[in-house]
Amino acid sequence: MADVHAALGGAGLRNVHVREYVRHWAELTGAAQIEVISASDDARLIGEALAEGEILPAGEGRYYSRSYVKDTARSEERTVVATSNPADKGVYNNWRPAGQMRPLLEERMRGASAGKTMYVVPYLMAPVGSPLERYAAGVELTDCRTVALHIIRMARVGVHYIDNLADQNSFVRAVHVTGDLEKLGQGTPSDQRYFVTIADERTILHFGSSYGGNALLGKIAHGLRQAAYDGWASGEFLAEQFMLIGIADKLTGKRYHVCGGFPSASGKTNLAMMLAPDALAGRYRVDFYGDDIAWLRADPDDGKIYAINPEFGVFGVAKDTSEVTNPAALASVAPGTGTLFTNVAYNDHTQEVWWEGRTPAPPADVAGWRDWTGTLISERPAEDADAPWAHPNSRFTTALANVPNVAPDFDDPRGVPIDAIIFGGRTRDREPLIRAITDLAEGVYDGLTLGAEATFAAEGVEGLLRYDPMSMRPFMSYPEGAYAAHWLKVIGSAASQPIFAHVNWFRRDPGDGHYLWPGYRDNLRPLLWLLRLKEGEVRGRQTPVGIIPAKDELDLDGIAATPEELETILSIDTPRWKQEIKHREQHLEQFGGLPEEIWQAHRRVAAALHRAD
Ligand code: SPV
Ligand code: MN
Repeated sequence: MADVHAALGGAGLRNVHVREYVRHWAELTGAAQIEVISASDDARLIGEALAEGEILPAGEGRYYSRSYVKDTARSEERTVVATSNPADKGVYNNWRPAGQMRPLLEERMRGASAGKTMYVVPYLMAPVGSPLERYAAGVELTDCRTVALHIIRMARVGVHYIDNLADQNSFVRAVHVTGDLEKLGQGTPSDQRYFVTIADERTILHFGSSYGGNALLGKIAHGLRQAAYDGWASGEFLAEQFMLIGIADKLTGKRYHVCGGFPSASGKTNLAMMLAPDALAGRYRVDFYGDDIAWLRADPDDGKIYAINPEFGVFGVAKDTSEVTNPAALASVAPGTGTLFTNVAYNDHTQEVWWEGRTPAPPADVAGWRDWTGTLISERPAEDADAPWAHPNSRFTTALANVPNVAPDFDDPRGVPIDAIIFGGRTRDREPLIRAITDLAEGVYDGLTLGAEATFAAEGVEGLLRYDPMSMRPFMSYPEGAYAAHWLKVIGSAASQPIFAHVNWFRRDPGDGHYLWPGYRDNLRPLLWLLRLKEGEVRGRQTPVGIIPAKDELDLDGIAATPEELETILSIDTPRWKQEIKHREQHLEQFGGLPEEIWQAHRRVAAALHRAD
């Protein structure tokens, strides 16, 4: 049995509530040792992990690990939000009673860390001094060293974050126990895993994985589910799966900030790290703040909405990251950055890494290359010859400060004032490049009806959306009706409100299916139009579903699109929209207690479409 008090005392950890919490879980999980971690322990932990073979060197100051083959992603089915109030049950939060889940998780975790070290990782999900700091402190207990290494990159980590709390008991208790990964029945009817946020007790209990958001509890469990619940319960803020960027106009000296949500595989990280296109780079600079999470609050001093990225790093999807799609991401994982790669392909001889889309073709000389499962490419059975070398959810983990265009003030505790909130789906035929929405309820309505095209072509429902409200479907922690009302309240309390917009980089030619918009860096152009619209410098063209740019209002210098292509991406397809409105109605009807303002917004859009015949 570990000597908890000696370990915590030795690390200078004095907070008595933390000490009691660690003692409880050390005893329950049966951990053999306790070790308190600060960011300054990184080099030592890296050395130990290399010595144990848990990570492999991947060039200078970079590392590589493989996860267990059945432990490669989040599991939405095994993720639960629990509270003591049945009224907290929503459509997406997979609510269960806290009184049922806590004993269940305690049973799973009892003795499950026997013989292992329990790393005590005090962290802060906010810049130091943020007005939201009291919602940001947490202590993760993990029995996995590579998880501790990831947390050091993804959050601010150190004893002082937890010893200096104004309310010593106000920290999230985040317990991660890996379990015996080979015996958990992942994806079978007897799946043993559970990923539970007991939101009204500010306690996170995750059992049965050491991958990504299943194990880095500050990220989506605290940064999204717990924080969204806290933001609602306190009435103070919103926690959203949003990217956050700055756009600086070097001519006028003005700085703008845009945040927004995109369902997975809709290019959120590429947008977050976008650089200005060459033709516009003389005038504009894009600053990176965050690729995955934003917390938003109204500031009583100037009446604006402010956003922070609570994270300290990027846990980015490797697949398709290249010089073309995201040069800033590649620079952020360059030698010397301390990057951890997970489940990409790895070369034993050269210590290089590779993933699908990194280069147009995989390395021609396969000597030394192993796929993400560890199998030598040269020895893969014939039937696996076409299998990807990297897992589609393989990742790179690197600190925000490594991103070359990180904003100079990314660490500012106040956050940055938000000019625009955007939602981006992936739709082939209905959504224009951008449509601006100036009404708050219509903006929230647009976020609630966000979706990505499902690939149901075979069933004859091509174009049907899988709705992902505000891109929060997997992270929703309280009922959707209350969520919409909270959005209206927080943004509505700002004297100076952001403009909303819906963007779509994925419109296709109805004939041959090619993409009509170049995307990537050129996505800055519609965002500049949106900011000009907000400033009253352009007027756009009103449609039933928002304001879209007049052709001469978009700065298209250096763009190769034909007039016909532009015509298509700057138009809306009224018959398709009428069809979509019916689906939206069914989608919204699921949610109890949706504010009347949202229904009115829906009816206004439907009526405007009706009049558009
Ligand atoms: C996501 O899946 O949206 C992520 C990665 O941001 S994870 O933290 O694993 O959820
Ligand atoms: Mn995410």
